[in-house]
Amino acid sequence: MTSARSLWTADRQLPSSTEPVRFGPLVGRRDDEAMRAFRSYGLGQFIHWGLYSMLGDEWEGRSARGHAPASEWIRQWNPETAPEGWPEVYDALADQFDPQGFDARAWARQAKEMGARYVIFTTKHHDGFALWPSEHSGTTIARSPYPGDIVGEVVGAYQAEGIDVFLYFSVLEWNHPDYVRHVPRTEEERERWARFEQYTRAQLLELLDRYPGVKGLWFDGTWDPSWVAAHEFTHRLEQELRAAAPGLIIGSRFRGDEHGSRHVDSTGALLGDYEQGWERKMPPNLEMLDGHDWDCVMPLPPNGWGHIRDTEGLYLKTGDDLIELLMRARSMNGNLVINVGPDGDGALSAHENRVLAEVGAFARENAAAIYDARHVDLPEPRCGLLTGADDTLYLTVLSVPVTGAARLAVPRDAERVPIAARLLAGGAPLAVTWQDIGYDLDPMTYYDIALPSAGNVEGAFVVEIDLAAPDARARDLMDAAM
Ligand code: H79
Repeated sequence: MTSARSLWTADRQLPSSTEPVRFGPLVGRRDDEAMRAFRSYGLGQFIHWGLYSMLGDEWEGRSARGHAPASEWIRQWNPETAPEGWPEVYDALADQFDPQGFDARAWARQAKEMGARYVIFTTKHHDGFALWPSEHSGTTIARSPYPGDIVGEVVGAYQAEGIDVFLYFSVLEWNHPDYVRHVPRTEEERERWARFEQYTRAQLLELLDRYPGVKGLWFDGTWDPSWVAAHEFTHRLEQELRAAAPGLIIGSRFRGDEHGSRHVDSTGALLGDYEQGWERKMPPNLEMLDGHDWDCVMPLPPNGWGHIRDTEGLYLKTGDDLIELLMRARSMNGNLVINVGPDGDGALSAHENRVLAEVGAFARENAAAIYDARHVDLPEPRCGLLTGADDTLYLTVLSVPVTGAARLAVPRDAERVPIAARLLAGGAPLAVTWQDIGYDLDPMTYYDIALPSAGNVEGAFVVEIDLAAPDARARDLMDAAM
């Protein structure tokens, strides 16, 4: 996986400081019900919805592609090419947001069909527009013609489907009079910043108060120097949030320590309940995760989380891509969260509908390999990805080798070895053959599982493999050979 490693992410910077940390973790690794549920979510849905959704990355036929960092960033259209009076035009969309076709229950049913066990919903993105009628802001859904409370409808609909809800919340606002990007320098800036902190606190507590049962917070926009320096404030606020909603799961993007270290403190300890840095990228290996819980959030286009009307020329991840990402995340104990960007009326694109259905079909047939299955301490087979639970291995085959067999390497002294295999979907048996190849100095021995030929399977498929003591091996292999 060396090439993937260099393409996908840089190596983690190892902590350099051993100075004592005062604003470090508030809780250690949790093993309560909420975190156990998090570990078996497996698959999640991210929804980016807001004023930008009405535009689809364009304005009056002019595309913002290449002029703003992403579709949900369209308010930041490069001033040199932006339409006349652009940021004001954008902000005025708040007076028009009126998604007549929005049906939270239909979204939630579709998420359930897709196999999602949690949803992360944008309550407020960097444009500052709140999708709930916040008492602390004039820029909310209450200002729009839409009569409802979008966040409330989404939370209720997903909870009714048994899908846990996490709230996405951006602490950065492009257009708030009190927001300061740098560390406040003057008395006036310090006053503004203190007001912005209190506004952030009030909105977060308001969300937890209005929507009881929310399971977690997914923070964004915490990289500006003002927020990085606000370590005392965020340390205190994290305690308040935890007290307001016992069991709440807080991502590591919320805060940093007094040395400016974010996500993890300067000694490498995680600042939050799970690692929240895997945005549009996958950890290259399990070791890099340091035992932390984590999720990977992924849009379908290369970048762009909000609706894009014209996707011509953009690579859109396929169902096969997402299934591979899902199983890669599960093979390293993480969750995959797939993003959709509904349009201004709440409709998903044909491509989104298609890939969600494809992931759902895979997840339904192969649930045992996904939700309660974890990392397996065996070398990654060339043909796919491994997950496992108890005495069962799940091999998600991504490509059938020319030999027609999946080869698993198992330590010679292993107490549990493959003895039987079958297709997880449908149960068709597959022959297991012990191949004691005898490479010089090799601590491993090998098991070949005969796979259906590539022409007989469509897309990725999962092989369920029983493990048992090697004593059982001779007898069962003999059975298999008969
Ligand atoms: O909501 C989606 C993105 O809009 C949000 N996170 C996901 C879930 C996100 N916002 N910013 N970023 C992700 C990355 C930030 C990139 C930045 Fe920059 C680099 C901000 C400032 C420097 C790129 C370059 C954007 C502006 C200049």
